[in-house]
Amino acid sequence: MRSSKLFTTVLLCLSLLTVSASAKYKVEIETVPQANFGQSIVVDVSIEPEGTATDLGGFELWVSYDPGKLNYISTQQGDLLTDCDWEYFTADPDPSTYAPCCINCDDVKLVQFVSIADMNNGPYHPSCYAPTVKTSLAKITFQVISEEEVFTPIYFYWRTGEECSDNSFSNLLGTVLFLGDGVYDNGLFNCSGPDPGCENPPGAVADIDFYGGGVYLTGSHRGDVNRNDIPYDLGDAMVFNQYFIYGLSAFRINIAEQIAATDVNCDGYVLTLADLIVLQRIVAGIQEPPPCGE
Ligand SMILES: [Ca+2]
Ligand SMILES: [Ca+2]
Ligand SMILES: [Ca+2]
Repeated sequence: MRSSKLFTTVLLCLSLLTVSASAKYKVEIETVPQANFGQSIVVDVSIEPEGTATDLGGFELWVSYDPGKLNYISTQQGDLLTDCDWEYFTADPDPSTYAPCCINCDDVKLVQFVSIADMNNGPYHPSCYAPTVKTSLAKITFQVISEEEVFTPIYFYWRTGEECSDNSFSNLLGTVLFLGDGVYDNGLFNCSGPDPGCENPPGAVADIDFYGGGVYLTGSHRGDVNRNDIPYDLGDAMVFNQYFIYGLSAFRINIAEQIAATDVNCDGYVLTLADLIVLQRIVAGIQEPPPCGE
């Protein structure tokens, strides 16, 4: 009888221990308010405590983006990792894999981020484990490759069959996995979140609120040199031709936009004779606007 009571007490203590293993965090992908065609942008993935900060031992994140709008360049580890001397970080873009997008959009591509605070490397250990204020986990660099004026989402992604491990954080000992609780996107790529069943095995807690982000693309006015919102019309060729005679005074609508519109061959250089020649050929119907980034 006595041993039964003791067992019950131990069980109660264990369950209290499990319940107390909590990590209320908000994890967010930055929303970039404005990015021009061709521009390189850095998108922060940040973490912020929503209660008492808990020590973390590592994380695994999956981020999706539209490869028709953004070109993945690279990722740097965030300030939490550099400030606290975390010992392992890797960013793994999978160039071969397209993941399905659920709602009315093209397939997305994925990047996986993994970090482990303390590796078994002798006497070296991180200096801190808990993000006490909003701080970055990773900084992703993309290049804008779309000329559309549109919002392109960058969201957390849960792969089919991996819902209980994608986008998770571990406690310091590795005994508790903190999973997504609320998932907040703009409703475009929001394919899934962690399954409620993921909490059934002891040691998994739905505690993290995930917020997707993205980039507002400003689009491109390529070929619309007279800025009448019709690219490659006869007036565009005439105004651009006048530039070579009269200089910048040929641009009377919006000088900055009109200069940017002259990179007709999309080689990154504006106001060139090569651009004028290509523009004249397009207006004459001899060729199509050349693709960009080649
Ligand atoms: Ca270590
Ligand atoms: Ca025009
Ligand atoms: Ca050019």
